[in-house]
Amino acid sequence: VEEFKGALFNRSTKSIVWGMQTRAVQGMLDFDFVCRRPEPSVVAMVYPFTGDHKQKFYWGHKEILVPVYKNMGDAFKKHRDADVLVNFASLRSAYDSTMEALDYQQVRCIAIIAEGIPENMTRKIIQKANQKKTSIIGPATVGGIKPGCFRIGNTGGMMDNILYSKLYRPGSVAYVSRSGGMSNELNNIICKASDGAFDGIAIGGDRYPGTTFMDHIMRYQADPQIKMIVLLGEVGGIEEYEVCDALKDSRITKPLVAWCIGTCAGMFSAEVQFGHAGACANSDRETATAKNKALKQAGAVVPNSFDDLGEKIKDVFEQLVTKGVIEPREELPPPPVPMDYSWARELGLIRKPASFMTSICDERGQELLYAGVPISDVLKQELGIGGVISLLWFQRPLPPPACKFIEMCLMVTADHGPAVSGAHNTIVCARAGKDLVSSLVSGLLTIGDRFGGALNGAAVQFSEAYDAGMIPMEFVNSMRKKGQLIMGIGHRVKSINNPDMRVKIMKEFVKANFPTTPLLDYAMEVEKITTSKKPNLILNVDGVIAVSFVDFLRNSGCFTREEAQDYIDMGAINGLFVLGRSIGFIGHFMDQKRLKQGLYRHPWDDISYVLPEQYNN
Ligand code: Q5B
Repeated sequence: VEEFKGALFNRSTKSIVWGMQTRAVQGMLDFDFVCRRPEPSVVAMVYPFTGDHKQKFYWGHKEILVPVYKNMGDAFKKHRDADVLVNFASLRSAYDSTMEALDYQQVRCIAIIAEGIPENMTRKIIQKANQKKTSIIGPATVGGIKPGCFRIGNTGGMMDNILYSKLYRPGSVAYVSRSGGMSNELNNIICKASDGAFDGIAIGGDRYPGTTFMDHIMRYQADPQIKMIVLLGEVGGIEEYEVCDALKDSRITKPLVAWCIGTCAGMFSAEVQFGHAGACANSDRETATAKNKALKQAGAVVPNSFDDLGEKIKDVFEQLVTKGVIEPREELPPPPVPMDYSWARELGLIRKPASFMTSICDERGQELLYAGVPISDVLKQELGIGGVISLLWFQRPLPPPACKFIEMCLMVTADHGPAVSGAHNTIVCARAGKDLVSSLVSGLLTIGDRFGGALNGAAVQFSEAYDAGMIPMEFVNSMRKKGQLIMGIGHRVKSINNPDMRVKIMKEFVKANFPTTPLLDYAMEVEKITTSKKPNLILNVDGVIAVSFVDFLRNSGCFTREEAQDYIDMGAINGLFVLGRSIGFIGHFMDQKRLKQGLYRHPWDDISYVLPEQYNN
């Protein structure tokens, strides 16, 4: 069939999309593919907020690259065959981008999706578009669709909808509506009642649409492939009366099925403003009921209600088939379009084993969840850091004394001066010009059996000895026999003569708040033996935290015995020191930067050089 010259779109229409609307572009390309178009309808995108680059899309199974331009001028210069602009610019930039596009001679049609463009600006756009003989679809619209040819943005909905409404091939019915949402409903109604849509435009809900019902109806009237027309008007405005005039003076001769929605407005005592800016009757003439009556009188086929619209379309369509105006065509199945993985999964069509499992935090919903507790509740209930740790480390809210204990652990381990291994490393690293993370990590990496990382070893050693029924003396002797240090015992500077206040504070809290403390009691008995040998072999900060925590895990009723053992076996208890001391290391990093300390070099007189003999000569 020869192409109608006045058609807005055809099977080789090329467009440029303004805005980084990758989903809409993919939707357009999928539509092209299912229509068996030879080439994609989107040749480029314009996005002023990034530099020129390329975006990856699917064309069926294949991946293709679509260029993205910072400047619209470059896009139109490089793609001379693009005569449509699908403008997804926001209401703030839609005016400027449309006015600019109207300067390019090649542009024949611009679809403006944005809602809320000020009416005076829309009118300036319309004025310029009329001068340039460019068709504007919108603003405030989803756009339009020409089955088998071209789709503006998201018109027609998702692929299952396109297939269901057979929008991959042309029918004989063209429609025009104001509403984009209702245009989708029309696709469905028309498909069920006839051989499908040939063309469909949603002119948009604003008071001043870029093109009008009449513009499109007259185009449909002139296109020989269109056999009947559907008009879906709505309450507000008087344009439907122009359609009545055109019916009466035979400018429209093709059968026209029409309905104006909003007849329910009469049920309200006051005038109603419906969703669209233009959907409000300012006089009796503008009501949907009055316009439906006028359309009927003018010769349009008007149903009794929207529910009967499909019936009327079907009647008219069948009459046209009977008269031979419409010849039933053979139905060709569309090519299969691969479904996006995420959508197929949502529909439950495919499954794939997840590479990751997680059970502590879920950020996917409206609100972040810590072990199922919404973050707003975490704050409302003032769970504090102890509560957050109980949720994220132990997957459950722990009782207040446990949360307090955790917070105290963090506080007492937060720092112990610049001389300890970890702080020293952090300081040296910061002074070597490194960043916060590197300096912090360099400090953290010193945490181990000798420094700060003895908690877990202490938990294991003390609990094994206690569970084995060893009396403290047996335990100390067995460790000495094995030549092993007791983790959690001993300190470089603290001793019974110079007690560690941190240990005292923790002991007192645990004794006062934990239901029972068998392992702490056991460790204190061990301490009595070790300090009798050497005064610095005290139960140190690592040790007191470790045994107290085992007492909590085992005796609080919050964990099963197996769970308690799992945390000891996985080395979880060291986490308390690591987290607490990170606070101090970060402080040391900031301190060094604040003090503008230069590169550290260790003094020679503090290094004993003990090289092998032959090299010393
Ligand atoms: N002896 C802590 O040692 C230290 C013994 C022991 C049996 C022991 C040492 C040790 C176990 C690991 C531990 C955490 C290295 C410490 C921490 C955080 C910190 C740090 C801060 C902060 C200290 C002298 C004699 C020797 C040894 C014997 C020593 N410890 N026997 N069990 N546990 N403890 N680490 O003073 O006969 O003379 O050969 O490894 O719990 O890191 O502030 O500095 O907040 O930052 O260097 O508090 O105790 O003693 O190794 O020269 O040993 O005592 O066998 O006996 P020292 P050493 P002998 S808290």
